Amino acid sequence: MTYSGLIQRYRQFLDLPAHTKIVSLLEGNTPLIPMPRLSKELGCELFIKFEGLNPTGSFKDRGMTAAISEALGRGAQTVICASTGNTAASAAAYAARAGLRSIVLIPEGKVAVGKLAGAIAYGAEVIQIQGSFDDALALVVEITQKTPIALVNSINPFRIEGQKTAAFEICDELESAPDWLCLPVGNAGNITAYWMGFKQYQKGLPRLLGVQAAGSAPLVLGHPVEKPETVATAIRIGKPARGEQALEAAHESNGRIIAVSDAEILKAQQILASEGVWVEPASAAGIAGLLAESAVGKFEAKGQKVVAVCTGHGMKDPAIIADSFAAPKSIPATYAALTHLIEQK
Ligand code: AN7
Repeated sequence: MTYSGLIQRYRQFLDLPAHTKIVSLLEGNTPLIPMPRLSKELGCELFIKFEGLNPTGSFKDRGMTAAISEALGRGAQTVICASTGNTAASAAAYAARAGLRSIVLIPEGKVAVGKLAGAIAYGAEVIQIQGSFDDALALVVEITQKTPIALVNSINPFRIEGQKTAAFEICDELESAPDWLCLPVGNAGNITAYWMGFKQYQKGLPRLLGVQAAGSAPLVLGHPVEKPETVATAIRIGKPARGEQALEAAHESNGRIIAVSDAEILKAQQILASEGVWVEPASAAGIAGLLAESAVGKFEAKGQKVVAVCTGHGMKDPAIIADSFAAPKSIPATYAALTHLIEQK
């Protein structure tokens, strides 16, 4: 059967109103990539759910197809979101597809270039806020309470409905839930959606390992972080909207939420790339967490099937790589110069 997007595929499992008018870019249906080398190193059977292969390069497209489809069906004309970047690009693309106006609020100077470029390319009105993501979110909540503009952040329940489908896909592919699911946690919509999805699908429940960046780890510290900082700008969030639900989900699953350093995140990004999967820094947090737990003997790997969700593509944040490496060597366009250089190695 031709794939026609995740709402079509999983409609019976999604709590969407009858007025929903499907707007799809054929999101979802992302690969579950086996990682033989990293599996061996960890001593478990590890797969990457590579969400960077969605239409706009992140998992946000799952929730966005649902939120925009509902908003369009309801007659909304303008949608708005606060974003660390990926939600902005996704909202812009789906709004464009639906013929809606989109406005995105981003924290000034802290959005990776591939995300900002995406939002602009898809035609969003991009507004920088002289503050954090959390400040931007408070503003969009206020404006959507006072005007007919539709909110498409993951506070919107339809976003969560769409995002549940990632859990369904994993269960369909593995024929049951994995033993562990590890993933980054920012505003905490995704971990909430996965847990709802696994519970609903009834093919077993994984233990959840949610991973925050140490400089933006409100759920680990137990209080909001006023000035969150991390190289993983996607999860630079100090006051997660679904924080309580995330903690509950981790607890209920007999899992946990932990924090890892920026250095651990970048190391995990490099390890993944060395096995052919390039993800943006935030997306490497799940693996960074798994490696950290394994290093201190807190992860019993033997016989465990583990899925790490890599939420966004490496191409979203090219500067992270470009800034940390020397420029490629430059040589005259001659065969002699080429062989000379290669033989040096
Ligand atoms: C790559 O785009 O919050 O815990 O505004 O872009 O559901 O927030 C992005 C979050 C993980 C965290 N990985 O997911 C936004 C935004 C990537 C992300 C997360 C985000 P949530």
